Amino acid sequence: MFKPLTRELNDLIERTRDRQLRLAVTGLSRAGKTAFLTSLIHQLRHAGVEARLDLLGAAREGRLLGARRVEQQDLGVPRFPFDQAMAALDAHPPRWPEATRGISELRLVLRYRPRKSRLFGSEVRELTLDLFDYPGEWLLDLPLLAHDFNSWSQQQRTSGQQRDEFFSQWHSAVTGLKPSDELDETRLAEIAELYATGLRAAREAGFSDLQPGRFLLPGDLDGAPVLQFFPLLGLDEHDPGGLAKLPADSLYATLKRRFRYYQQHIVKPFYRDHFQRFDRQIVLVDVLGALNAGPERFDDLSRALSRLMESFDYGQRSLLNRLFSPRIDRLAIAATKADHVTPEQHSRLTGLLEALLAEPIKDLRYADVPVKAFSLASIRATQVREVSDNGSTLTALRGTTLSGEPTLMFPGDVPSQLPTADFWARQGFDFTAFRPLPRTSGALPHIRMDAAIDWLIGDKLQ
Ligand SMILES: Nc1nc2c(ncn2[C@@H]2O[C@H](COP(=O)(O)OP(=O)(O)OP(=O)(O)O)[C@@H](O)[C@H]2O)c(=O)[nH]1
Ligand SMILES: [Mg+2]
Repeated sequence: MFKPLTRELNDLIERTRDRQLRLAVTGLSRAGKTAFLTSLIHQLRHAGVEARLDLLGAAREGRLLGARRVEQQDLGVPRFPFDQAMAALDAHPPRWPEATRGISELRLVLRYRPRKSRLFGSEVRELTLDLFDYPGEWLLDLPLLAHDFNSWSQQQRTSGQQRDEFFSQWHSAVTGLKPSDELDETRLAEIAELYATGLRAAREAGFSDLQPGRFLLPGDLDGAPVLQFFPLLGLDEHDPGGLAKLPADSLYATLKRRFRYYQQHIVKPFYRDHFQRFDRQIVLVDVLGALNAGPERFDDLSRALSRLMESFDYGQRSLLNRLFSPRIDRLAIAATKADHVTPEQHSRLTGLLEALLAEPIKDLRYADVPVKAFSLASIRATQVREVSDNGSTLTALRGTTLSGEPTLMFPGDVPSQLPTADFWARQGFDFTAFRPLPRTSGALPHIRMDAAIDWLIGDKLQ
């Protein structure tokens, strides 16, 4: 007797038939993930009518018929808050969707006509699209798997004076502690909280290269001992053999145990249960926000991105390849919020993103992972206006600030290469955040979402 096919087996068959695709969106906090995924879903659902998808071949050719939301496959993963995001955009006055934490998922079924139909144009096919949103901070933890507690502690000696400031309280709490000390749980939790507070304050101030990632976005783990550890300074001055012999309740042994637990039970499962199963990925970067925040934060973003991109480096000797066998076959990187600058600046913005990620892009190309850079606005919040000034015409942006002031502004020039000291001294960058535009009918206004969607799924709609 035949056994009914299990859901997993069904999924596998659909996948090999090119009928299913798992697309993940990531980026550091506030990069624009929720806005991107909300817009992507909205654009696809409007694909049949009132679409704004000219750069997506299947839509331009009238072959994309629409998209329907269906129940997601993994019932243990929170649902992507699409309705909440739309409700915020539809409010009076419109608001941006709330910040999110952790991973979420949504499944769409797209209906399209294949380009070359065997049935004289009447054939309709379906593509099941699983969409995921997860914090890029989680990827910052991959390199942590290559360390033991000692080497990690050594590496975490924070770099940069400005950054050190945020850890001064933690620093005074740990100065004078010895690996052999016995600390009670409460004291350990307090010191760990000082460390997490330092990380959070550094992030608030615009720093990105921060570890462990879950300390910033603890989700359900808030308050759990696995998130109560921190690096120990000066371990290299101790004899490793001596450290290894310290009793289980010593400070050193306790922190080491928690670090290891974090590696095994938090970092690894994310890669094994989620990351490894994504087919395609887009990494969003708030390049303009980092330009706005000044040179030290910009450099820090660059470091964090290189670290984050290590998760996509499948070179034979990469850590990821040794631990798991990832299989993302296409990657997009995008500078978000491009509506903060005038259209002629967009190619410079893409150039700057490519410059920022030059090393990882090179590695990815070498490893034969197709990668493409974009600048886009998921939900365009400004309008372009021509303004004449003393006989010449200037391009300006019109929008409404978050506090409700209508503004007309001439944003600064975006450097197309990594900004030099001269750029920072001369000009820097200064821009205002805008409120979303009041909603009209049809799909959400955007800039080049269609180009990104085309790159990410277009080949599956042929
Ligand atoms: N002007 C403009 N602003 C945007 C756009 N996308 C995002 N933003 C701004 O960036 C903020 C963060 O966007 P989100 O989509 O919430 O970013 P996120 O990466 O999901 O953030 P977390 O959930 O906190 O990690 C929004 O509240 C907006 O202020 C865009 O296309 N245009
Ligand atoms: Mg979000």
